[in-house]
Amino acid sequence: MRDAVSRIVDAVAETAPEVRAGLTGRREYETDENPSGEQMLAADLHADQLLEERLLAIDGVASYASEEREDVVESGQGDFHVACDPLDGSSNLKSNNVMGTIVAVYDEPIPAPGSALVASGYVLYGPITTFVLAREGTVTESVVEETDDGVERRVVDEDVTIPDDPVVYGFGGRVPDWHEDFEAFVREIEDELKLRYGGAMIGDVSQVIEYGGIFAYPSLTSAENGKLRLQFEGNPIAHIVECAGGRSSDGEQSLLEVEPDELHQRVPVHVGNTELIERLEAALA
Ligand code: P6P
Repeated sequence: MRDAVSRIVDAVAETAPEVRAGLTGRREYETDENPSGEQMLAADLHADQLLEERLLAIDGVASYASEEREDVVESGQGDFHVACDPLDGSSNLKSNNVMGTIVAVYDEPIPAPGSALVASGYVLYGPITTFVLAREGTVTESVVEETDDGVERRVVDEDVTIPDDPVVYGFGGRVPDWHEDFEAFVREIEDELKLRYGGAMIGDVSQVIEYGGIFAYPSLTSAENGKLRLQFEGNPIAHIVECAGGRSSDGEQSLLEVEPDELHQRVPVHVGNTELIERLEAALA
């Protein structure tokens, strides 16, 4: 039998076509908000329910946490703790743009530091459904397809590596809410790179991994810790980008070193080419 982490990855990949198929007809907002105070689409809840059911059924998964749920769901036994953003960028559904599913597999109870990640991945619902996975220091990309024999995951890149020469950038938050030092850094980057910002972190980070560059949802004057959540977005994306040869930062240190203190804590997220992250940290020092 495949090891537990492989079965977790298999479950997420096998659920992806069902999440994608479920997008149609689930574009309306729910009445409840998620623990971060954000509106949820029916599609968010559908993806969350599928993933919880499939992942907690795996022997070895001790708990499941999601951006859409107040608390961690315990199964009572196992070595691995799975955190998901079931549908990252779901607000893009109404405008029919890309979004993704993020999965983080920790070997410590959640909330956990990124250094406890044993695997991180994202499914990108783009023109093609792909699955990017970081595990044991390497990043692979697979195409996920539903066939007559079930869901097929075909590796198309065995060693995903960020190109040395950066090309694109994407920065979240409103310009008037950026801190002055961050804005000064942006003005430099604007003269060097091309803007690629689509409102779903997974789509924007995918551009950075493919072409080289930097993505950030920074600290804002209106929200000191930015918008993105450490457990469900910051840690897994940092793990993937660092395994692909890049760097991450909360403005001072790798996101993987950030000490967690609560499940839905937010963190400023900056990921991309090492040289750009180092320039950013110098600009914010
Ligand atoms: P804004 C999507 O809601 C998300 O959590 C990330 O995927 C994305 O990077 C960010 O929020 C977009 O936020 O403020 O640009 O709408």
